Amino acid sequence: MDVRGMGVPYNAARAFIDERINEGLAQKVAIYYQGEQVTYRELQDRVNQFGNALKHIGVGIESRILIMCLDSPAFIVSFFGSVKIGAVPIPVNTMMQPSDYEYYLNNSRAKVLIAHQELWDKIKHLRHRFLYVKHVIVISEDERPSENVISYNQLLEAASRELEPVHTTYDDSAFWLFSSGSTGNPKGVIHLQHDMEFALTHYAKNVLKMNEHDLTFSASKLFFAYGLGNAMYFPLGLGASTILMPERARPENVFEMIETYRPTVFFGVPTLYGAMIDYVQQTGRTFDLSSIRICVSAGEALPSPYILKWKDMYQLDILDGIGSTEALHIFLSNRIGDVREGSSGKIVPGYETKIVDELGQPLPANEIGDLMIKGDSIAQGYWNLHEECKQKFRGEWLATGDKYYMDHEGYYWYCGRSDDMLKVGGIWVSPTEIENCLLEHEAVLEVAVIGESNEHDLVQPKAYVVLKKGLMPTGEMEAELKDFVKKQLAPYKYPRSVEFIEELPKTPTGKIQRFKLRVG
Ligand code: 3UK
Repeated sequence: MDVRGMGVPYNAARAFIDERINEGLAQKVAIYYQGEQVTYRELQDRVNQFGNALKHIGVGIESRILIMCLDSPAFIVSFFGSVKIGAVPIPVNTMMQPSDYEYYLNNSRAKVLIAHQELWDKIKHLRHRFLYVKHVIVISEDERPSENVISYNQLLEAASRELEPVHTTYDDSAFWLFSSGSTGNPKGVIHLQHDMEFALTHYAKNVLKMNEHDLTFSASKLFFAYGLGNAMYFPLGLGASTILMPERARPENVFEMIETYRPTVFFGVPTLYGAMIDYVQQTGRTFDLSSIRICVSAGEALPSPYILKWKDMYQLDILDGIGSTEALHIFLSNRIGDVREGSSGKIVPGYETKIVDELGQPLPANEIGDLMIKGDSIAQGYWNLHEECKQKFRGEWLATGDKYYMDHEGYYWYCGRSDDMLKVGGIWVSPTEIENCLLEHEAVLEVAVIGESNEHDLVQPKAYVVLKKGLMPTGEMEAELKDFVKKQLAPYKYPRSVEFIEELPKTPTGKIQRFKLRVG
């Protein structure tokens, strides 16, 4: 028994940074960022300085620190500097509106906000509404201190490079992420000290076969649970290296980064792969992706036409995998050398799944139901949301909110969010299936399918279509698309109406917001 009641000691900053120094990697480059190269030793120094500086301004164990940072070394330093002293970093999306930050700060009761200057400038007029913030730390090239804020650079310079981690345990809170969900307020998802290591071991090592020789580049940002693993704790946990890009990912700058830094593993989302393929086709430009050994996609189901075109263009597989903020990272995934186009692949060993009916009873293979998962990277719960916790965290099981079926060979096939499924003529229809079919049509760039009630109050599929550049929406095109689906799928699934739009409503992380189309 742990008589002192202090639990098994574990601190993620020790495991992800200090251990690399003990392994002799002090001189190795951990982070490539613009012109800069940050070695593991320099990273450890800065992490220690940041932790000491926080202590110096009176911040310690269990205090929350909101991180409003672009992808940069400062993001990683603030994250692990906080974790090392037991404070709890909360990285947030950098593309939100000022009132969203007011919500994050007041909901989390963060005592410290750390922000890049240009992001702070957007919200500083609201400072009087940040009820719990005592200190604002600003990262800026400009050394003149702004009013009432602390300069990140000066703070670091003044602090000692020696810091022992505070006593935390496997089960202490380590960090939070906000999950926006499709409706309602964002929920603070509480992750524990041991969660990152679980995802590292079971997904990065076992599925991606990552090791210290890898160099990762993630187009998805660090504030997203996906990017946090891809570009921070996977490479650091393995003694590998990461490339950080502060700008928003577009086909042009992503291709440029790949050619310049030559990563071995690349992480993106389906929309980006689609845009990159389209960019190459439109411009006729060629790019050298020969450094890459594997590409990963997550965030949304990856349409099979993208996988096939990418393979054709670059002889590279894209591994589609599904993860979530609550699960921390990917728990179902395709494998190197074993890609089933259009499926989410198989269970990542270390996780367990079941697909259940409305009563929670497990369903046999090939039947669509609600996907539940189990595994030790699953969050402890949501902050201050007891009812939502009960719905989502069911003992050992996490209710993903996704509809899936598993085939006889153990591959999982995504059928849509539980709340997006359509019942057409009494039969469940997956919007994803219709979308994937339409995406195979050469005129279609992006598509979202929702249910629309007709004059008899019956639900019928409706498709919102974004056409490829230069194509005109016409009546003939509409008829052709309907016909196209009718020929490929069971005829009752064809979209009864097609609406052409310029752009689909999306979350800042690139997920289509079907609920917005439903109300609109
Ligand atoms: C959907 C997918 C089909 C699905 C995430 C990788 O996306 C991530 O986390 P979020 O909390 O969203 C979770 C929800 O997104 N989804 C994600 N990936 C796929 N649907 N195929 C996929 N490959 O509805 C899921 O419940 O933003 C992804 C790693 C960490 C993550 N947090």
